[in-house]
Amino acid sequence: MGVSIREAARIAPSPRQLAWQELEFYAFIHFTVNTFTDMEWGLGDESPSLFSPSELDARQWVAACQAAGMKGLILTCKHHDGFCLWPSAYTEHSVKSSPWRGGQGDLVREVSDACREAGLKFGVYLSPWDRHEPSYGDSPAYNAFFLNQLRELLTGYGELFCVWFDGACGEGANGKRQVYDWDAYYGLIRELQPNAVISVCGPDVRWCGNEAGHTRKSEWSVVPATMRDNEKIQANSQQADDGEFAKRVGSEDEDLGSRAVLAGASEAVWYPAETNTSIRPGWFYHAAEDDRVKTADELMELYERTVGGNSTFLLNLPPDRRGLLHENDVARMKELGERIRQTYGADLASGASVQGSAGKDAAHGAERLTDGDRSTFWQAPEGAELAEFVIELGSELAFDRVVLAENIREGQRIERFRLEASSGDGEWRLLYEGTVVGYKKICRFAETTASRLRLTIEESRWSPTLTSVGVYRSVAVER
Ligand code: FUL
Repeated sequence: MGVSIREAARIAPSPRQLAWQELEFYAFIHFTVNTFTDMEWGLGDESPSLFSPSELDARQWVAACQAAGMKGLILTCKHHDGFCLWPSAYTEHSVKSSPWRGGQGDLVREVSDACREAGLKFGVYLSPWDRHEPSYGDSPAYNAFFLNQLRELLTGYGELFCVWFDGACGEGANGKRQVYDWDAYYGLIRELQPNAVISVCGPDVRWCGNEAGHTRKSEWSVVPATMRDNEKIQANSQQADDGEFAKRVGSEDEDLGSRAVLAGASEAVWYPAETNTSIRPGWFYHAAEDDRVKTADELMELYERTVGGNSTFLLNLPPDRRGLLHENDVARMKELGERIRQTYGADLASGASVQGSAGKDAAHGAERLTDGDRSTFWQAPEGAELAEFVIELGSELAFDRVVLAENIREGQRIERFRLEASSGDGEWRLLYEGTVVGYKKICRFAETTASRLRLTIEESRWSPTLTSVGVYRSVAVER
């Protein structure tokens, strides 16, 4: 029967999804025995004695994150090799069997404390695939073990903003395939950490579909419900016949939420995108990659396309064998943060007067677009799908970025818009043509000088809303 456009326009994020989206940019930290074996996927038979960072300092990691303007951090508490960065009571394969801090250390504690001290949110990555644990592959026994470990993380380290589940589901050493009990995992998280989003192999946050930082032209947060359910099916059937998964809309498809896709769906859900990639080629530290740290230009490009493309940006930073982020990565994070602040620190349209389409009532007028307050918004009257605004910049200004933000508390509705500029002589010049907006859309174009900006919403699903229109001038990195 299909999902109607009016229905789709009314699907909105949960409070936990909204809080997560507002973080915008946060870190992944991949660190375990792999750091010491130079591997990406450990085999599970690594000796805990390998884990011996000599100068580990979680505050150094957090400081680098803050320098780049990140608002949270997700730590690989256990990767596929099964080594736990906290002293789990359910295995000996952890920091307690390592020489680090004389076997008395708890890295999850150190990192979560450092985050809280600095005002960063903390989240956990816990790999369901465990190449060390002997019960893996004996499904009920391993699920009970996994739930015990999950409970330790959910109860021992304060509030978590995210539990990040990877979909990998390899064969056990015993040759058996593990069937993960996703519903039990999710149930425990909802019970013990109701504000945490469950990401990727989870119902709250969608993997963008690649690990290279590619983004879609039109990133919809409202997608067919089958997409959310697919993630579980894919994880459990990775080594089996994927026939069932292949028939549905997949996380790697280009079009996930157009009218045509929704017309073929029986239910739609709010399932927004997160883009994850690493600052280096690998997820874990390899000395051979010290000169392959992404440049500030590349990172800024990623930031603008992801955060400015209705996605969040999860950037991985791998600590080295000292237990520190390498100097090159730290320097890059600082440069990136400076560049973000220099470009987006001052909104040239702040307080500018706006004429144009009326709001649905006095509280939702167009002047809300430039009042610098994300909690106020313009909203078209019920039934109106188009709108036009002219923003008077007050004088001739040079700019090359316009940032639009929908009030996603009401849903995601804009489908097509255009931006034009004029210097007051009445001639409008086209700057940018776009499709979706969502939480944040950064429109980039060649620098222009103008005194007026015109935004036209040419297509939307229902009564579109916007919280802000900002105007900025980008700053090149100083070398
Ligand atoms: C993947 C894992 O297999 C990688 O090692 C890494 O953790 C990445 C974020 O997810 O699926």
